[in-house]
Amino acid sequence: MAAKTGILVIGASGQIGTELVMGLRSRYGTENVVASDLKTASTEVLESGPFEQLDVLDRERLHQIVVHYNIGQVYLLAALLSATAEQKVMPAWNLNMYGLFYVLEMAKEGIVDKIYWPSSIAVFGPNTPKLNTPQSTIAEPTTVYGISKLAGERWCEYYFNRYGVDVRSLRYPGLIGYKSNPGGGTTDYAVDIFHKAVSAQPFECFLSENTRLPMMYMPDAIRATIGIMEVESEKVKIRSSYNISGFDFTPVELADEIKKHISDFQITYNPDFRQAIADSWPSSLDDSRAREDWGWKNDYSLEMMTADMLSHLTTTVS
Ligand code: NAD
Ligand code: AKB
Repeated sequence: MAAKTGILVIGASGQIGTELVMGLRSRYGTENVVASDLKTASTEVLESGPFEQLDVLDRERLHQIVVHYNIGQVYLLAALLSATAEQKVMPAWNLNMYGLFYVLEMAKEGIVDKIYWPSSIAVFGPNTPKLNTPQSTIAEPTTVYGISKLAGERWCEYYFNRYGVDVRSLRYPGLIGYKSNPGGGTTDYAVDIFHKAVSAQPFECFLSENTRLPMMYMPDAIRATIGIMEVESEKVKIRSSYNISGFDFTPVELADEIKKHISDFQITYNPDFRQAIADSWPSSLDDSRAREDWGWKNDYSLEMMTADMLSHLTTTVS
């Protein structure tokens, strides 16, 4: 049988998908990477290769697309994120769990070969050690999003152990990028702040000034994602999900870093319901297992990310 060369990205119009599709296309060829989402994609994604409208919960259509494009690898990004999920509890649970089941089942049946599914720092909860949170520790999430991610991790490991499904996963921290906007998360402030700063507008932060969270610059996240998918199977020793880390900061530290470039930038703080979510998450992560097992290493620091974000967004605004 011919090798399955197609790659399907589900949830390709979101914050990560927009950049991941372009990263995969430049590596594997534009025609081999099929973008799919409920909603339309960025012009860059639409013009550079195939796009299919897909509701991942429509199992029949998912199957048709996989067969039509000879898909071997699936990147499943479709999910409702932490803040939105608290407003839409059952839809979030259904999407975050059944989307994963449908893809895991296709791999179990040998229809696809390999799956990438992202987890999150949201698997941790208020009883987790906050600083340098270990790979394996107390995980008692208090959000529907975190509960769905923790359950997803357990199912990924189960499908690997029981059926040999080659599924790989990273626990992303908050992701920051300039190419696409975030969609309903608690870490979104760290992207929104840059858009206000380059437009010379004050920023009202929905988290308090000293809320420290782990974060990562998007180029590092895309490199980690493609990296764990390309590494030899034997090196992927954790089949639930790997901690990966970039840097960590508080809103006031990020604002101070931005002020090094835009001295009159102003920030105020008005915490809302997302504060409780952020307070339940780690402040920093220990990602030594990812470093040891498959050679993960971040490139970007807070300083480098801030300078890069501002230079790209300033070009866009001016
Ligand atoms: P996003 O909200 O920006 O994008 C999700 C995409 O999924 C959207 O384009 C949406 O239209 C699509 N979608 C929603 N329902 C769908 C359905 N039924 N069928 C098909 N597509 C559907 O999210 P993101 O930030 O790109 O996150 C992608 C994944 O990474 C998620 O699983 C998320 O939990 C995880 N993650 C993200 C971050 C982050 O900081 N962005 C951090 C940790 C984990
Ligand atoms: C969110 O804030 O919900 C996401 C995440 C850390 O999973 N960015």
